[in-house]
Amino acid sequence: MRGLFAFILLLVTASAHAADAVKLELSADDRMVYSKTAFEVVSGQKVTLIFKNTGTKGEKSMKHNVVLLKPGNTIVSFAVKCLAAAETGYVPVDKESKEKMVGHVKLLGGGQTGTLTFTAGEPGGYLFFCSSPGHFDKMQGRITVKAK
Ligand SMILES: [Cu+2]
Repeated sequence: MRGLFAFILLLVTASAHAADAVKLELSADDRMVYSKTAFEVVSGQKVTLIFKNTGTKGEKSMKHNVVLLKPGNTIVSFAVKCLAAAETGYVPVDKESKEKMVGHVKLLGGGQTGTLTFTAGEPGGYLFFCSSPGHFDKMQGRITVKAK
């Protein structure tokens, strides 16, 4: 009997966690804009950001990515660092820069999809942008993490 109870408890816990997970869908094409610029999630939630480059010109499509910053960081200053990191897809790989990011979706060509999975941290505003040269000005948004 006790075993059965433990098993049911396990099932309930597992389904509660599944409900906690959220998928955010974002896309961009050759117009150089994101399809959405604002998202809301809850602190502690498991988040999967699915980013698709819907450009239809194949190899000639503009390349885009998503760089997600931790609260307290500004896009302009970080974008400058990204510009200097062409060889790593315009995402800096030094320790200091890594600590300022939640993560990123790599640079994608037309028709490609990438994901970034993370657990929503402290409540606050998490800015994201495309670090492809000249794009951040037009391609930026915010994920707001709300308290539980
Ligand atoms: Cu872009």
